[in-house]
Amino acid sequence: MRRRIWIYGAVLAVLLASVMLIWRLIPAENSASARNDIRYLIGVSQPNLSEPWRVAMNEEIREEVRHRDDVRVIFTDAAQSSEQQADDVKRLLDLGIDLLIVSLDDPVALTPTISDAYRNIPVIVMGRDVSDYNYTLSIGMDNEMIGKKAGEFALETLGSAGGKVIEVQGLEGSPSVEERSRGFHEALEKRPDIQIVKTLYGDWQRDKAEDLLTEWLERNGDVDLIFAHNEAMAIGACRAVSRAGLNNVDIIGIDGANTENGSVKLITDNRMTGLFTSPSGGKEALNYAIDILNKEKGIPKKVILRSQKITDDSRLDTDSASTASVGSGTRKRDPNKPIVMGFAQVGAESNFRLANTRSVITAAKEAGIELIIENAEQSQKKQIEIIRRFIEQKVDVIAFSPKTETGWEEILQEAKDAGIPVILSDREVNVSDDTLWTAYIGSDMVDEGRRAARWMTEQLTEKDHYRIVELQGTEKSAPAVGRKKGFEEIIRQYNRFEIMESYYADYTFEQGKQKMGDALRKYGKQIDVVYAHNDDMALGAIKAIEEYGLSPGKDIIVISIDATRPAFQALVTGKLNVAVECNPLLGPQLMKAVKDLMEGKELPMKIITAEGLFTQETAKQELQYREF
Ligand code: GZL
Repeated sequence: MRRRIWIYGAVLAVLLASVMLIWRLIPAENSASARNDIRYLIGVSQPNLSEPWRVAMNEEIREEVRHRDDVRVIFTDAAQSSEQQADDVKRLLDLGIDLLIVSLDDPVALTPTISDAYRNIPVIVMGRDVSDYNYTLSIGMDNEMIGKKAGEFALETLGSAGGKVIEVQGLEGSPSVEERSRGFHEALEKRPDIQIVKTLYGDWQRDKAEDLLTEWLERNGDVDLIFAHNEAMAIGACRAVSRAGLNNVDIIGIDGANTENGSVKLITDNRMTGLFTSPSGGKEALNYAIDILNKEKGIPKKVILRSQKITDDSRLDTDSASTASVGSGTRKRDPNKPIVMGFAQVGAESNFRLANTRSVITAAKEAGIELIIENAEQSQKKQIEIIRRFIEQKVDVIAFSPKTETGWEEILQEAKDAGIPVILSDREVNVSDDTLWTAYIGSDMVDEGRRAARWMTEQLTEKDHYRIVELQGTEKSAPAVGRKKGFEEIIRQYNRFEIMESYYADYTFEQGKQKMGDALRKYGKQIDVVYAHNDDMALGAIKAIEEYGLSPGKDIIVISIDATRPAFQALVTGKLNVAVECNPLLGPQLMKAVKDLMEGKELPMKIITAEGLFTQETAKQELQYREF
């Protein structure tokens, strides 16, 4: 009997111990009881943790949560299975999370799951966009830009001697690999004397990269430069080059951890030439998540993070003032005084612009920001003079909508030297040093062109040849360049669309009418479609088509971008066929960014607004809600 009691006692003790062990192993963040003492429960779904940047993302999120006692996070890892990740998301929803952060490897497979989640809670998508608009916010990198920067750095490094290059890619077929490689190849195309002699697939792994390179070097002798798509493979390249006894091979990587064994140390030891950071977005994701759950205004649709170049001589810069120009500037300001912002508006050329100006003024007032706004009347010279005046007035921050993409280096350098950060509103610039501006807040113009073209290719299918007249905005302005690029990218996939002629009409009604009149006199009834880069030019074209005796929207299909109220009225009357939205209401996002900046937060490189597409079928219903 005594023996039996002893056995029962032992079994009970073991059972109790295992229950306590399991409870301890389930961190508070996963346990249901966590719900009682926290304000927000956030789920983080990773497709895998085999890629270093995803591990870094989770660590950044944990680090942010450590500073808060009202948030708990539950992490899941799908171990490279899309089915498992879809199941993980459903399980997180069942646990009652308030917001989902989901990092994607296979956007197409996960789109239905994310759309379902988005119907119930806010969703932040990381890395790769889902193939529709059903999410709250997307945070990612511009992988093609990073690849292009690495390519340009490779050209600079090899110099006039040129040379042989090996590219070590990550997982073959992964979207970020294809984008980084596309950018790298685009940069190298300029120099036929620089050849990519071999592409290896290191699957993001250090050892695989080292083994493949060792084998290649043994068989083929030396190479001049190796470009590796992530830090682990760049370290593998350093080890392979060292094993081969080669000491004059340049190695460029992406990612870069400032750790004892990380690539930043290899740069200091002169074993690696340089690297481009690729922030994981974990810190931004958690902070935006809190803003979304707190129902803050000015939440963007998409955020693109900045990649910075680190080389031995610039490494010190990453710790010094030079990155401050990408952050809150180096001028000290009295936090008790209102922020003073100078805004150099490009003009008053269109309904979009008037709405944009109203939005900036209203939002500044609501944010308690002292705004000095001046109109450059579509003159770059005037815009530069206005910005120079802001610098002399020692404002805290400058924002402007650049008339054209180029011609800004000098004035932006003056602002940087004065320690005043510059935010691009609505339009981008094209300058060699992108640390001359802190952030861009506006639309994705290339995507607007794609959406206009996709609508057209889906709707116009009867004929085997459609002739298009294009009305661009201001020559060399970012919207004109982007909308043309995006539109042409789509129509070149079909052989039935032809742009017969493209005119510049400066975004105005008058020039739109005049240029369309020229086109009608030249081509008459040959014209099937007019693609106008904004509503004002489209409305001018409609007037010209009517005066020519044809019916706009029927005889000639009219496509426009902006989607202002006058465009909606033209949709309702059937004279306009489609309007792709370009959101001018940037004021709230601009003021939120400025306040974050003045609090010392680093801003994302690009903050992209949410936008739709409207047709004759949806116009009447939507018109009542239009704010601009
Ligand atoms: C686009 C904006 C363009 C609008 C035009 O973001 O810069 O300029 O499409 C405006 O209406 O004139």
